[in-house]
Amino acid sequence: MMKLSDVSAILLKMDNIEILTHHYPDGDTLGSAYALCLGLQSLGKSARVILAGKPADKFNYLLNGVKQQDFKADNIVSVDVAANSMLGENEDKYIGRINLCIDHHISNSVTADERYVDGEAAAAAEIIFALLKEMKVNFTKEIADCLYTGISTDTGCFMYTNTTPETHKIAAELMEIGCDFEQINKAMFETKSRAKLRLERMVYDTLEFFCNGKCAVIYTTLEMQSKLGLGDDETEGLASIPRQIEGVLIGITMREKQGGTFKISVRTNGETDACEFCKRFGGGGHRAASGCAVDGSLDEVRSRLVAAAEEVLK
Ligand SMILES: [Mn+2]
Repeated sequence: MMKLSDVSAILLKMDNIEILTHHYPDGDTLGSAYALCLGLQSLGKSARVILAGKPADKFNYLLNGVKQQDFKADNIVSVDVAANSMLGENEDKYIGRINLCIDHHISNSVTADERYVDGEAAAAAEIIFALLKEMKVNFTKEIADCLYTGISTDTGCFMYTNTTPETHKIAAELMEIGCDFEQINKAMFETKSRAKLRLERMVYDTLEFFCNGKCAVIYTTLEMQSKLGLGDDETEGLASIPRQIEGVLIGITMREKQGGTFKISVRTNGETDACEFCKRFGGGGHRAASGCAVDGSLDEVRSRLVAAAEEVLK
């Protein structure tokens, strides 16, 4: 595997860099991308972030200090993107052109000239933290805010099993630099819109148990979304609900998307492997948190998922 110093050397040779995020952008892909963008710009390079889909407004502060630069791209870097399909609307345009892929999903299968994948990192932002240090970037408050956001969101505010001593050490350094950890965590974990709360109320009514209570499934539909006037980005953050229930080993959240497909989030407890589960459907991710997409009607998709859960729990 490439060393971090190799990745640093590659980036230091690059200029006019586009940084790709994954679709349905979350705190880690955005925080990593904007931190890297800020770091590269501080070294005198031209860089910009290419989004796949519109991020939720709560992430707007990640753009603080980012310079809007006009240039023709010479190099493409992806961050926190686990598979080609995760590029969403950017897949066709960018696949085959990615020079460097930086990620922390062990299942990473992105087509790229060089790949640096560290499955031990709780967040891609942990890798970017080490990388920017290696590149001798001066850590500003803005960079610290971006990296802290990535780490905090991907660890569920330092609660998930991916959290390591290293995670806390990095977070401590970011706090020393002056990141707004309190505001960030409040915005990420302790704030929801009224519409989101109404959606949660509807979602609780969809809850069903399978596999003797070891599997719980919830879902959202496009109809529910439009009834509440919610955008796509506002159906995020539901995935933790089924796993919180006592006795549940596999918590499945199904979110209906345009075109007869469901975005599936799987969260597991104990030894149950969410990544193995999602690989059956062409997805992947982490041991306790993974995702995939399955086409079909609500009932069809749910039966396929429950059948897979039965096998996994055997
Ligand atoms: Mn991530």
